[in-house]
Amino acid sequence: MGLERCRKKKLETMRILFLTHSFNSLSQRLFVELTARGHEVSIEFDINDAVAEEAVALFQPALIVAPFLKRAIPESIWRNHLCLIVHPGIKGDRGPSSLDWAILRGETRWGVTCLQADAEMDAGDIWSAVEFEMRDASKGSLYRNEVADAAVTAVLEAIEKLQQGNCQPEPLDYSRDDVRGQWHCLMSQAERCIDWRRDDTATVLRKVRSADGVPGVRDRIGERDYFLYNAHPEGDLSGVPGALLARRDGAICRATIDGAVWITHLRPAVPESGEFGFKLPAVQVLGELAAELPLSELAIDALPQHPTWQEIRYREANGVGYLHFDCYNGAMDSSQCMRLRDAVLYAAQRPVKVLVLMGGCDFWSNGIHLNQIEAADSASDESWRNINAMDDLCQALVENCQQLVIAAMQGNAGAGGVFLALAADEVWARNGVVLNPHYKGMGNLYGSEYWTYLLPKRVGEQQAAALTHNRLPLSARQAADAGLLDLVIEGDSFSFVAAVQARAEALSLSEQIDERLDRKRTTRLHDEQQKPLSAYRAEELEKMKLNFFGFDPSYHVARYHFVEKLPKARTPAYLARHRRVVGAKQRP
Ligand code: THG
Repeated sequence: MGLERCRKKKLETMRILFLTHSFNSLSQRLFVELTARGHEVSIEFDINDAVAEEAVALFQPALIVAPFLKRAIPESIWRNHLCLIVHPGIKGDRGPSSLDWAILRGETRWGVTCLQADAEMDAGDIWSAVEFEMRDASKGSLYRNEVADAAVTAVLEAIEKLQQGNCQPEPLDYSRDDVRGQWHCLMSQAERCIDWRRDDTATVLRKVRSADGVPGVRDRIGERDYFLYNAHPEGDLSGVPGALLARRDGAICRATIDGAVWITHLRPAVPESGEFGFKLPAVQVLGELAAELPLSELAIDALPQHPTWQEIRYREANGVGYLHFDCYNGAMDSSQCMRLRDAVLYAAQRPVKVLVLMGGCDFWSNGIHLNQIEAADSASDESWRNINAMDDLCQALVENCQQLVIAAMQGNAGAGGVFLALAADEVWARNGVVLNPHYKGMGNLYGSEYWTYLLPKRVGEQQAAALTHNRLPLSARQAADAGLLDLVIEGDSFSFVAAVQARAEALSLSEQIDERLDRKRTTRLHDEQQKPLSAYRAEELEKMKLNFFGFDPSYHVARYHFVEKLPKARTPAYLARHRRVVGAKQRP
């Protein structure tokens, strides 16, 4: 039945309960899109059946949506309430490793299906299905981009059908031409195990990407097993297949039968005492084994003619400087912050009037590097070092009065990463980016990065207080409405980069550019006289000192839970609206 026929009634807003394993990127994206359309969304983590039943009883939702659910919804819930599973697969695809299989098999098109939960897993009626073209990228990258975009379309379509009342979902019927998927079991390590003597670069990349960010491909390096993450092709270096060839920016280069790949992160499969069971830069995890490898350094402004990987790079085109920093998961440790600051200082000396901070393809930045902090001898000392390095980086940006600085967000940003962007003169973001401009969720962290200067300046004191207190994600559009962003650019990641370049070039050629730079210098001088940057920093760091070194261990506990991915015991009240007690002091 055509959807057109259904589009008659005025749509009403609904009470929607998210039943989800965690508040991951997809649930956040759906949350911001649905709340922006007026729906009342409350969230419950899938802890056990009784807790889920309680959430349903408390919230009385008109609809339950499962954006990221690993367990079966109990019959007591799906029999009495319509539950939509957001499944990252095409029509007919079923099982817990959909994207993994699609990447490993080299599917050229994939999709997202909204299906109704019933007794048989992923075999319920189909409410909507949206397809997209696959891209050579990791599972996590596809999930945060193509899957998230398709999921928004699919969920909105399903809600629309539901509200029309006269549209029926489609029973799963494998005899239909457009039902091309099938059941796929949980993917095991055996199915993506790399055979370095036989697999070419493309195969190695597909295997690692099918498992990135979770669970990683298990592989032997030297005498030990590790999970591998974040692989990129290398077009110049080569050697005996499987041999380690070089190191660069914490990553290792390993030969394949027809070239080589860079692998940036590792996790020991069986951590020994004193080791950590979470991801860290490969060179650090391998220790001596990697220290012996030749250092293959590239100048920051090198323009390699072959595919390779470089964490921080600068390039210039048509009078505009572009600084790319592709930090895995957007986490920036002390040394990355220092190298990036050096890059900013280098860029500031270049004869360009516009500097665009491109961040990474998948993340803009998420601020300090919690894994690296957890792995340090003293987590408190490393936290202190890391936040000071972030502050130095932000300071270099705020004090760059030679150039108009643009932060161009291709991917999501959170905590200090958001405020790093506010250190620029203009903030542009791709539509689809989700921002978390707050720190409190991490054990009540106060935060620094000059946020007490940068945030109220943009959004006002009241809004700044609300954003930091609410701890909720914002869509790019919501962030722009709040004044946090200046420009939202439609389209996918490719068209975003092209649009950013066109706008940045136009800006550098515009007649107002010198006037804007003059104004920037005047404003900075004025602000500095009102209250020096150093005063904001000192005040923020005074509070951070308590978080890092004080008696309340909340930040250390929260960080430990985060890096170790410990199962959640309850849903915090700022997400579970149905658990809020009116007038009561909210628990964190
Ligand atoms: N109906 C109901 N509940 C659901 C779904 C449903 N909950 C979410 C679910 N769809 C999402 N899809 C799946 C499909 C299969 C599996 C898990 C989620 C699965 N799991 C294996 C198991 O449970 O033994 C192992 C998974 C693992 O170890 O990660 O097969 O349609 N009511």
